[in-house]
Amino acid sequence: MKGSKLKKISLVIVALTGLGVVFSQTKHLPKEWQEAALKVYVPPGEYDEFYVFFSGGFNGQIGVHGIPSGRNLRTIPVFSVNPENGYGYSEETRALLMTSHGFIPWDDTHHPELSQTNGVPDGRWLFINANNTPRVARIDLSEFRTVEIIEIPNSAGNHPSSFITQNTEYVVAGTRFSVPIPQKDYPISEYKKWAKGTITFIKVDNSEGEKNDRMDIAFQLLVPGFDYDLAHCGKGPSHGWCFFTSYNTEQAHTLLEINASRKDKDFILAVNWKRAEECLAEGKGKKMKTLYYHNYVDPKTGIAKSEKKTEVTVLLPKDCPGVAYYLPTPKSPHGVDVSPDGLYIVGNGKLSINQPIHSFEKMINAIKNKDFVGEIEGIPVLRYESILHCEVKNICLGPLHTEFDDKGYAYTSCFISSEVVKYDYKTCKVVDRIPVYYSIGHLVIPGGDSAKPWGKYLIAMNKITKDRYLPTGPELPHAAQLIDISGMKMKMLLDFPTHGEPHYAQMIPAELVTKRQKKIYRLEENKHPYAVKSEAEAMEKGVVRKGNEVHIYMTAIRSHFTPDNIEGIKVGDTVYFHVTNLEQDWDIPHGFAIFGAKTSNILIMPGETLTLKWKPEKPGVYPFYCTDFCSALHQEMQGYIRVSPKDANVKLCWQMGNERKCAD
Ligand code: RUQ
Ligand code: CUA
Repeated sequence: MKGSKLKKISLVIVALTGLGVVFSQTKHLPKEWQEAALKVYVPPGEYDEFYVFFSGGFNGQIGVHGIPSGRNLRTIPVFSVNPENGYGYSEETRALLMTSHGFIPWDDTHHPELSQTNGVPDGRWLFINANNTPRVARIDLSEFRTVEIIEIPNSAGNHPSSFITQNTEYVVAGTRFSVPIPQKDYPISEYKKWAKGTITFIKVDNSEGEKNDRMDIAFQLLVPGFDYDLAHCGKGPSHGWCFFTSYNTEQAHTLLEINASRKDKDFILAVNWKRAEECLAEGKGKKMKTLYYHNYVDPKTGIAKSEKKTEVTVLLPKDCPGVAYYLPTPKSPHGVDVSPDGLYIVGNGKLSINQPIHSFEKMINAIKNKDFVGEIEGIPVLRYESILHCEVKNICLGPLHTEFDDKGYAYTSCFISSEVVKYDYKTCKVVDRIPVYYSIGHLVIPGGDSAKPWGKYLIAMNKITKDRYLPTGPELPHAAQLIDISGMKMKMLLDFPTHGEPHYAQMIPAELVTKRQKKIYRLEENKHPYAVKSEAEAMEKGVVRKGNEVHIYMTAIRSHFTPDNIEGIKVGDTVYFHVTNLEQDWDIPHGFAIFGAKTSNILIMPGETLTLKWKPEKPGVYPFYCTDFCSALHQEMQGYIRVSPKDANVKLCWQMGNERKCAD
């Protein structure tokens, strides 16, 4: 009988029952909440319309949720090790976390940014910054995995990062803290003497095909010793420019809370990267010795490798007139956001109650007319009145960040007054405001920082959730609040908890991501040096001793490992389990864990090879098992490895069922 028809009927029944549940659960609620419930209800078996990628803040990861339901779909480990799947523990992934400071298992992620084509998010990649030990990562959204990480030298507190240009030509990164460049021992009190900042442009290779060494530092612009906070690049008419907020132009080095809030205006730094490219072509850049790591996964073997880089090109503004200008902006601006048409630059002056919107066209005119009020280290300062488009008067308290819809409105988050304010960015007239709970940082609209917003939903990312959820001790989750922005008035729809501290996020129509999904890794394309493509090959290659190193070629398939009995390992050996998952079906991972391992399990996807390193310390018989419930006989998916004393004379042998082999 018509299976698909049956399926459809049952889906409809399921959906109707689901809606019935929503109705019955919500019928005691006011009408507006009943309507909200229906807007976020995604029936079982149905997909969400959008993906949202939340930065994980101090958990160093990315949280992926579906919208409008808010359902948490997965965690992508980026700068932090993740025992759940062995990221950062497996031999294949460790190199991704290498830096010039050694292996680092943690960082603080803030600002994810989707790759774009012509200013429109295209669903290929997601970039994100490491704030603490400056790095930028690239995640391939065909597999939801981190595939490349580049370290940024001459930087500290990589906060204005990672923002991109409209065709993903560059990812930009700026330094929050100014530091000595190169690093050197100075008295802190001599801040003004040693403090320097850098703005880094990372070139991205957008060519087709599978390769993961795509990022390379093109150049660093050396800028005055202020704190640089956030960024966004131009688009359309302003393509070729990137904008960076700066604060602490007072150059304080202690009690910044007071000492860096004295001036009436700080700056947005406007950088003309096309001009920088000209200057570099004329040889105006200087080579500087340094050290940074570039790590990436070889797509053929699935193994990450590290390259050490020892040189970077530095450009001084005074050697390249026209490369940078300061736009005065009140008062310690935090976010800087460019409207979808590329014509307006919103400065979010967090201590100002009037929000300035600069005009890109006026900025260009002021530059032409040399309408300057000063110059700092070769960077002309433009006249505020000449570049200002308008100010949103009395916008709110603590404006931090702005996103845009597709109807000419901007939405600004207000940390202190805990609200989102909607206004027409051409007239600077406020049209609506909505309270949020509580203390919002960033907000996100699908495509809301691109040339093409999908203005249906807005998510507020709130820092404080006390009294919003069931309590979980002193440590509470952060909260996302989903707001309907399809009409003139904003409507609150849903609260859901998030993990770590989501700062910024990116939202995108799901089909732009799902059309590129990988479901398995093809076994025949697996070029891992320790991959085996069949159980016969695993038995054939078996267990190989090289001095104190023992390499085990192993396969996993429902519901056994081959080999599953191993003898001849000795205390003092370092054992490498190279496990290939022979499955070629979507969603059939196998896990591998061994008793006493000091790392984690590895979770191996179909067609993939992963390696767990293990150093047994005491003689005994140690079990290993599959950690992912893969079949009815998952509990049978286990094996033993015998560990003998250092000086024992036990032969190296491996077995599967009736077949036993030994090394000669
Ligand atoms: S920053 S809100 Cu990186 Cu605004 Cu967090
Ligand atoms: Cu394989 Cu459980």
